[in-house]
Amino acid sequence: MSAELPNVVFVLGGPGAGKGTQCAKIVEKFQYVHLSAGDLLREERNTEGSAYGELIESHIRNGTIVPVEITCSLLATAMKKSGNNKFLIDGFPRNKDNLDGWQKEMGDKTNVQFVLFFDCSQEACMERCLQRGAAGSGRSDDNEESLKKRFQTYVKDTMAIIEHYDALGLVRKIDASQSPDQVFEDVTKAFE
Ligand code: UP5
Ligand code: MG
Repeated sequence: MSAELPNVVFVLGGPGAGKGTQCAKIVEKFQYVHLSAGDLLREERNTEGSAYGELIESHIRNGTIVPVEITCSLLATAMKKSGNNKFLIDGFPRNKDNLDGWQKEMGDKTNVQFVLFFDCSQEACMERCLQRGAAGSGRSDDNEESLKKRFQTYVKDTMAIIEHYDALGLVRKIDASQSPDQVFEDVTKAFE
C-alpha cells in the first residue's frame, strides 16, 4: 500500500443494482473518475475496425464475461488518459479470470481502497432494467432473456469475487433497494 499509487474503489452489484447511478453522484461529491467496464466495452464494440466488436456483443447479449485481457487493457488505458489518481471501477472484476488478470497487470500499480457492494433483489434489479429497456435504453441486454443470463452469471461468478474481498475486510455493503437519494446517503457514509 503506497500513498503514491492510484486509489481504486471497485463498484459491484447485480445488473441494475444502481452502480452507474450512484457512481455519477460519487463523482460529483468526492471527485473520483468513474470508469464503467461495461461502458468501455460498449464503446469498444461500437468502434469501427475494432477486432473485438463481435466478441464483445456476443458476451453482452449472453450476459457472459469478456476475457480480462480486453477489459483490463481498456481500463488501464482510460486510467492513464484521465491523469487522475482516484477511480471508481464500476462492474469489474466480475469473475476469477477478471480478478487474476487485474492482479497480474494492475495489482502492484494500484491500491484497492475498498469494494462498494450494492445489494438488491433480483426482482427489483430486473424490473429496473426492463423499465429502462422499455424506455428506449438501446442496450441489447435490457430484455428478459439476457437479464436472466446476466443474473445467472452474477450469482455464479461475481458473488465469489465479492466474497473474496469480504474475507479481506474490504467490502462496504449498501442496501440498494431504497430510493437513489437514500442509497446515496449510505454511500456517503461509506466514503467518509
Ligand atoms: N435505478 C438506479 N437506481 C435506482 C433506485 N435506487 N431505485 C429505482 N431505480 C433505480 O440503474 C439501472 C436502472 O435502474 C436505471 O434505469 C436507473 O435509473 C434505475 P444503473 O445505475 O444503470 O444500474 P447498474 O448497476 O449500473 O446497471 P447495469 O445494467 O449497468 O449493470 P450491469 O452490471 O448488468 O451492466 P454492465 O454495463 O456493468 O455490464 C454489461 C455487460 O458487459 C455484462 O453483462 C458483461 O457481458 C459485460 N461486461 C464484461 O464482460 N466485463 C466487465 O468487466 C463488465 C461488463
Ligand atoms: Mg452500469
